[in-house]
Amino acid sequence: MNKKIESILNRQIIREGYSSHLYLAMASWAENEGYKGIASWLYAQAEEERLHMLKFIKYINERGGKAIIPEIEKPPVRYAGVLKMFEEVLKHEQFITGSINEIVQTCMEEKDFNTYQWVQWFVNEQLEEEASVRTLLDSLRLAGDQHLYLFDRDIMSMRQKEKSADTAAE
Ligand code: OFO
Repeated sequence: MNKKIESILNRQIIREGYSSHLYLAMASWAENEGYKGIASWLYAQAEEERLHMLKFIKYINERGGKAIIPEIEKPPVRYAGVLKMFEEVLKHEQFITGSINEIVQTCMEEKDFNTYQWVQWFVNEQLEEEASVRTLLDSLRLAGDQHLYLFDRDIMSMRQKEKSADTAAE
């Protein structure tokens, strides 16, 4: 496997691993604050990010490279409220989008068209994730502090609907 590609994909393992840890830390904070719906959305998100990390690990190894399982930085323990926390989620997803775009760029420079094609799944995934966090932020701003419990209830039923759609698709 091309060394530059191997190295940038290994960097992404670290970033997907951190995404998973970050959302776990946020989920745990939200659970302790009594926001069950928000916590369940974040726990599910953390699981998805772990699966993204696994996709990178397996791809590197299958292509003859060596995936490195990294140490993962500790995310913050406390968050300054639900709105601020979701703003952090969006900021983090934008950072990940930039990181995926750098992989695309490296693939083009190194003429690795297989990896270029493989990583398109993440390009689309980032589009969807950013859009769904923006939608959540809009509803949060509409709900305001007094109606956070409604947001918490809605995000819980949103999660359950997604779950039953996934089960129906399996
Ligand atoms: Fe934010 O989803 Fe991973 O890449």
